Amino acid sequence: MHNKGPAPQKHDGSSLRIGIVHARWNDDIIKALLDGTKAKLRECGVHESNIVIQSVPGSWELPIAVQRLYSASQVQSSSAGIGSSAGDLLGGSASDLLSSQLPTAATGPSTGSFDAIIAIGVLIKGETMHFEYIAESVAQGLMRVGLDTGVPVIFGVLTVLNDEQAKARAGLIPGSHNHGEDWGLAAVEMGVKRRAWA
Ligand code: DLZ
Repeated sequence: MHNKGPAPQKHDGSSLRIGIVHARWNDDIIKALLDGTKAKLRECGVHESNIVIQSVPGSWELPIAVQRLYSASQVQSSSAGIGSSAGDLLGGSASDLLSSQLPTAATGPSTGSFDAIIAIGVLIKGETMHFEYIAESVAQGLMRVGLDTGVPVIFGVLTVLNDEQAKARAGLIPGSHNHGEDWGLAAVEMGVKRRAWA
């Protein structure tokens, strides 16, 4: 069968710092996507302490959160450690996250600017009358943040008709593919290439 995904490239993510912002609507599907994303980042060599994860209520909030996360990390890296820690750039706490997403106190949170940020959300048409508005605005907002800041923003927002389609894209149906893995790969590739293009 014709492979619809990108021809794979393998890049070394061991020096990269990656941010992830995820929505909390449809959290069982989000969790699977997040797991797939993190697994692929680690497989590409990204260190656990260089993966910073924050959450927002819904997909609508993703663009502003990605923008603030990136801007705060810029301030942080230019003031050499002065300011908030990586874990609270959005004023969040570990408790509102889905899994072990923040670096532990033992190693301390990593600091510095992000090489790429992945925005993860699940918009299900059946659950919202204004699905189209949200999907369109979030897509445009995330693109704008990427172009305005110059940081690659990976579009990890599923826009699907129903729960079944969402599960099939999160690897939750036997034999299905977890799209989070693609987003992890894309973040590493774009992070590495962005440095080369700087
Ligand atoms: C309101 C809403 C609805 C109906 N459906 C979804 C959804 O399927 N996926 C999602 O991520 N968020 C949804 N939201 C919440 C909005 O994204 C947003 O959080 C609220 O409107 C508050 O601004």
